[in-house]
Amino acid sequence: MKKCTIIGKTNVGKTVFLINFAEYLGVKTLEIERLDTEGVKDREKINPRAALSKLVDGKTHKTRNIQAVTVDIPMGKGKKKIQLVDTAGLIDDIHPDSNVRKAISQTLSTVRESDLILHIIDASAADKKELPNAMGIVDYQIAQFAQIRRGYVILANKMDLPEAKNGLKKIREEFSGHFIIPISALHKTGFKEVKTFVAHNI
Ligand SMILES: Nc1nc2c(ncn2[C@@H]2O[C@H](COP(=O)(O)OP(=O)(O)OP(=O)(O)O)[C@@H](O)[C@H]2O)c(=O)[nH]1
Ligand SMILES: [Mg+2]
Repeated sequence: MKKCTIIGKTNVGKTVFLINFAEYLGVKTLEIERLDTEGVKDREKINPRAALSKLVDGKTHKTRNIQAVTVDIPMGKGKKKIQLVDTAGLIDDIHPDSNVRKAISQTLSTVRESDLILHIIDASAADKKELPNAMGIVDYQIAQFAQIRRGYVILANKMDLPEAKNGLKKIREEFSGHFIIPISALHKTGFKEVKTFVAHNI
């Protein structure tokens, strides 16, 4: 099964995107498969609303391991199953907590095994400072590096916030060579374009 991995800085909305995009694709009950940094697997069945309150937080580093959901992507008259993978958020510095460091290293090895990369950037934060500082060095480097691979897209998130409009403009200027889809993971906007991108690249 093809693997579509969601990456980005901590707190940009990766987990909200995982849950709401899976629901948008018709998943009624999420079957979340987790793989912790010690290699231990577990499964949880949960509805999207409960998942949002349990797995999403305004604080950084809420997600500390790989969590994946299998979804159907409509393809012509049929459909194809893919694995949508949520990861621990990246940061620019070396984190003092070794669990966070392990989680970040797990994110990077997952990226290597992925067929598609959805790189989420918080467009509302991009408005606050000059790029690349606003998005972080790590995001900046991923975007530079990813130019050489197929199946990479930037999702400019939090477009429901007023400051995101100017942030999106900055992201577009900085990464003029990339495909960029504005979304609101929270309000499920831009999801049709993301679905089309995924269908074309698997
Ligand atoms: N306004 C707005 N807020 C959002 C959106 N997407 C996510 N958020 C909020 O951003 C915060 C972080 O969301 P998460 O989904 O936990 O972010 P994450 O990238 O998974 O974060 P880590 O797991 O900590 O790396 C939460 O308070 C969400 O409600 C969006 O589209 N619009
Ligand atoms: Mg998360």
